[in-house]
Amino acid sequence: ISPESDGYTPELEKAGLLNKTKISEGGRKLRKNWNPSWVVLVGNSLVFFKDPKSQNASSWKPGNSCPESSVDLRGAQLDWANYLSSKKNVFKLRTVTGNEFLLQSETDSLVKEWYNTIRDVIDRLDRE
Ligand code: I3S
Repeated sequence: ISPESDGYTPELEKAGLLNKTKISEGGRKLRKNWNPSWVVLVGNSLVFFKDPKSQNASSWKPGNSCPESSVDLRGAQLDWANYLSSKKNVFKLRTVTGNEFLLQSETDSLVKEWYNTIRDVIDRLDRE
């Protein structure tokens, strides 16, 4: 079956639970509201799902459940941002449209993995 006739499904890079808060929308500062989020890195996008308890590694597939929001990683900026929070292991993702998110986990290794994986996708898109 060709990818076209099968309905192309992009490659799943990573999925898991992170704490998330949006801190700006289109460059305008927002009040923090930390919540656990099921985060899926698929193709060029980071996709956020509510209700992490009902999620699993297949939840992102078309038709399986509705994302809360998603972020295009093309042209995005990624930085460690512990200075922006009292929490540990915080990084900031800024999209080309000026939306900024903080992502965090208490588990050091998990946050490093997420940071590096998102970094790799952004770098790959920068080279295209
Ligand atoms: O950087 P801030 O504004 O001190 O962040 C904290 C507050 O947003 C707080 O909410 P209220 O000001 O609405 O009570 C949040 O509950 C905290 O989690 C925020 O700080 P951290 O340091 O957890 O990112």
